[in-house]
Formats: sequence, C-alpha cells, structure tokens
Amino acid sequence: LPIFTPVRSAQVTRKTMERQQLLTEVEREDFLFVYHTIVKDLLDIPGMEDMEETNLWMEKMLHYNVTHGKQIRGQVTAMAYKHFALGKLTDENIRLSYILGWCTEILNACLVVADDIMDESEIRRGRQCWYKFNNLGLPAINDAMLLNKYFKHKTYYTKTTAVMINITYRTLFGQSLDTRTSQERRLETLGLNLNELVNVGEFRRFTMETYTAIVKNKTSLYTYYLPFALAMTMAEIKDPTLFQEVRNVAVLMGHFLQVRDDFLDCFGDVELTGKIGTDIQNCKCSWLYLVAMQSCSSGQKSLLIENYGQYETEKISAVKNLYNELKLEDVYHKYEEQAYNQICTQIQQLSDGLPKGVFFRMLHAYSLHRS
Ligand code: GPP
Ligand code: MG
Ligand code: MG
Ligand code: MG
Repeated sequence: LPIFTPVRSAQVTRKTMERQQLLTEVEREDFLFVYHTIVKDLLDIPGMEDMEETNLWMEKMLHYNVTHGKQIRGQVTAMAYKHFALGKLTDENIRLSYILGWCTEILNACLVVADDIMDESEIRRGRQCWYKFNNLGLPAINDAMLLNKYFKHKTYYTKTTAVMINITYRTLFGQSLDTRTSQERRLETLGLNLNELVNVGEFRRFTMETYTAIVKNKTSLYTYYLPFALAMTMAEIKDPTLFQEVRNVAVLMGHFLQVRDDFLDCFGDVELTGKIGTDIQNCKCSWLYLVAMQSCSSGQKSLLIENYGQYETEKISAVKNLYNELKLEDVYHKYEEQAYNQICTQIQQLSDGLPKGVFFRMLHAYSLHRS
C-alpha cells in the first residue's frame, strides 16, 4: 500500500500539493489546447454574430470558472479512457476523451458556482466567487452542446449523454437534501416545522445516515464515479459489475473527500484551501457537527444547539471553541487514517480490468483543494 501521511492543515504546503499530478506536462498542454478549441466551438455559433460582446463575456465566464480548478475530474476521465481503450487508442479518440473530460469540468464549474450562492460563500479557489460580481451564464447547457457536436454519430453517444444527465440529476438531489436538512434544523431551533409549512413528507434529521445520503449524491457520484463511467462508456465497456465496482469505491472515496472538506471548512488554512468556511453559520449537516453531538456532554450539547446555524461572530467562535475542546482535530485525523486504509484495501481488491493506479492517483490528487 502507498505510504500515508495524514493531511494536517498546518503541515501541508503548496509544494506537496503541486507534486500530485495526473496527466503528464505534455498531455496537460494538449488537454488545455482542446479546451481552447471547444470554447471557440461553443461561442462561434452561426447566426450569433450580433452577440459578439456577449460571446466575449461568456468566454470570460468560462475561463474564470472552468480553468482555474485542479482539473482532476477531467484528467481522470482522459487517463481512465487510455486504460480502457486498448486497441481503440487513436489520436482522435484521445482528443475526444479530453472533450469528455472538459464536460466533467464544465459541470463542476456550474455546480460550484451554484453551490457558492446557496452556501453564501465569499471565496473560491482563492478568488471572489463568481456570483459575487456576476450573473451565472449557462455552463450546463454547454455540456449538452459539446456532446451533441462531437459525439452525435458515435455508437456511445446516447449512453454517455445518459450518464452525464443521470449523475447531474443525482447531484442536484444531493444538494437539495443538503440545503433542506439545514433549513429544517434552523427552523426546528426556532420552534417551527418546515414539514407543516410546505406540507411534504417527513424530513430527515441530522444523523450519520442522512449525512451519508447527502454526500453520496452531492459529491461522490459526480466527482469519482462520473469520470470513470464516462471513460468506460466511451470505451464501450459493457460489464455492469465493473461499473458497480467503480461506483462502490467512488462512494467511499467521495465520503472521505467530503469529511475532509467539512473538516477544512473549520480547521483549514484559507491560503491553502482557497475558500472561507460557512458551514457553522449555514447550519450544515457537517461531519464535525455530527461527531461533536455524539461526543459531548448534555451541557455542551445545549451550547452547541444554541450557537449553531447563526451569523454572529461570537456564536461561530463558541462553536469553534467547543470543537477544539472536544479535540475534533484528533478525531478527524483518526478517521482519516482509518478511512484511507479502507479505501486503499478496496482499490487493491478491484477487478484486474480496472485501473487501480488511476484510482490511487485520484485519491492522492485531492490533498486540500476539492475543485
Ligand atoms: C459541495 O459541498 C457540493 C457540491 C460542490 C455540489 C454542488 C451541487 C449543486 C447541484 C449546486 P460543499 O458546499 O461543502 O463544497 P464547498 O466546501 O467546496 O463549498
Ligand atoms: Mg454546499
Ligand atoms: Mg459550499
Ligand atoms: Mg464544504
């Protein structure tokens, strides 16, 4: 198994993060070159010559939101395709796999722009969140356009499109559960009941079970399953058990990533994560909160309930102080080590046809950043 160094917020430097690469430098240049050609295709639409200014605007919007991440999902799509393509690996197919990779990146850009609005965040990737000074643009529609333009005559067109739509759908559902769980908790502390207000079925409480459902849907599937599923679909892999194996390990890896994301929301260094946490004031069903509730005394529990989900600085600090008292940093590092080992074992046990090395590299590529 690869040697594991737990991620300690204070110890991780930019250098160690930059060492985690997926595609080689030359491949990354080609990957970026493909980005510029597809942006041109997306914006040079016949009959829209009168929209030149808006086209430039859209180009700027895409550049700001799509290219500034670590591009892990996109690169993994391309790497996984290389593994699965075998005899079908041509320059043209590599280029097409890069386009599919950019589809995952455009989807991610769309999701994080929306997520930052929902979470009232200020900073993403070390820069102002896009919504702070701008309208949204239409990134999701771009995926459909790209797939149609480049893949419409391919035998795998319908299936790749279905994978894209299906996973986007699951992510929206996960995000819906994420935001409603918070709203419901907030109202509960005010003595109100969202159930009665909007007349829908029973809401799910703040439990680890709810957390697992949120994370599987909002994070794991689009981050870890989608890139592999797209690559496998393009390579026309048919065996459903292979897709299921990838899905199972993706769910574990996504859970691990989101727990770390929740931990860093409170304990992370803004310089390294590129974002400022908002989970406490947003009343998020965060891993830290659930663990705190499980391990605190009844006095601490009332303090936590009184102060969680509110914007006053003193209340946020009260929650952070309690997290410190409960030594949640240590609890997290224990979890991290155990979960990491479990994931490594699962990857080792994958069928021989699956690219274990790509899974390991993806696992290590997310050291601090999530996007
Ligand atoms: C992240 O949770 C979840 C997503 C980025 C998926 C968003 C999906 C939508 C349908 C909008 P998070 O809010 O903890 O992430 P971060 O910490 O990066 O803001
Ligand atoms: Mg969110
Ligand atoms: Mg967020
Ligand atoms: Mg977060």
